[in-house]
Amino acid sequence: MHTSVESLFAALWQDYIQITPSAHAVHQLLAAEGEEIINDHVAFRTFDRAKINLDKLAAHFTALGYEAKGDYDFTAKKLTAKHFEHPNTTYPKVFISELRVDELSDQAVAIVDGLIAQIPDDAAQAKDFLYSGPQWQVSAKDYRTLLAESEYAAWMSAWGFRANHFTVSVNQLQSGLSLVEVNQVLKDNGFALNTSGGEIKGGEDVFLAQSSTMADRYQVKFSDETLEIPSCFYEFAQRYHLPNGELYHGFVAASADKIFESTNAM
Ligand code: OOG
Ligand code: NI
Repeated sequence: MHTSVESLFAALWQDYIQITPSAHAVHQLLAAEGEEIINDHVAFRTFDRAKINLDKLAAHFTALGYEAKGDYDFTAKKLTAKHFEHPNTTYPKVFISELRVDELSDQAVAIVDGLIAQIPDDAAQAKDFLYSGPQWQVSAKDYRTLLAESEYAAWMSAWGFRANHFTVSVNQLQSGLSLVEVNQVLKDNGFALNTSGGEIKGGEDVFLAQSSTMADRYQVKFSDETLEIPSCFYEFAQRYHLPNGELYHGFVAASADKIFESTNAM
C-alpha cells in the first residue's frame, strides 16, 4: 500500500500517460494556458473474482482514508460499481467497477478465469497493484473472443490493473471555461470526443455534466500477435449544486454507461 494519496496518484498518472499520450497532451495544452489541473476522479476496472475484485482495489484507497459512497449497477454491461470519497475533498474521487464474469458465456468465463489463475493469490496486496497492468499472458485470439461479448472484458484482458482514466475538474479551471468550451478547445486541437449519448452526457438537471476523449490506440503485443487496440481516455466533469446548496459529488449511471464506451474501437 502507498503511504500517501499524493504518491499513489503520482504513480498512477505516470503509468497512465505512458499509454495515453493524448491525456498528457491535453494536460500540457491546458497547463500552457496557465491552468493548474485538479482531478475530479480516477476510474478503475476489474473482474468480480475474489483475488482481484472491486473490494481488493478499494482496500488501497480505504487504507488511505477513502470512504465508500455511491453504488451503481449497469445491467447491459454486466457491471457493478462503487465510488469513494476522501474527507479531504481536494483529493480525487475514485470510481471502481467490476465485471460480473458469470454473466458471460461459458467460453468467456473460462478465458477470464484462465487469466486470473496466472496471478499470485496475494497479487492485490502489492504496493504497485493498482498500476501493475495485466499480470497474465493473453492471446489476441482470446482478446477477440472476449471483445465479441464484452468490450470491458477485452479491455481488462489487454490492460489489466491501472487507471482507466483521469478526469479534469472543469469547475476548478482558473480560466472559468465551461464544459462546452473545453470540448471546443479539444476539437480545435484535433482530439476525438466520445459522442455516444451526445458529446456531453448529463447536465445541470442531474447535477453532473461529463465529456471524454476517445481512448488512444496502442500497439499491444499479445502472446500470438500484435494488435492496435484502444488504451485509455481523458474525461472532463462539470458539477452543479444540489437544491440544498451542496456541490453534487456522486456519479450518474446513465452517463457513466456511455463513458464506458470511450474505450470501444471507433
Ligand atoms: C468508467 C466509466 C464511468 C464516469 O465518470 O461516469 C465513469 C470506466 O470507463 O471504467 O468513469
Ligand atoms: Ni469517469
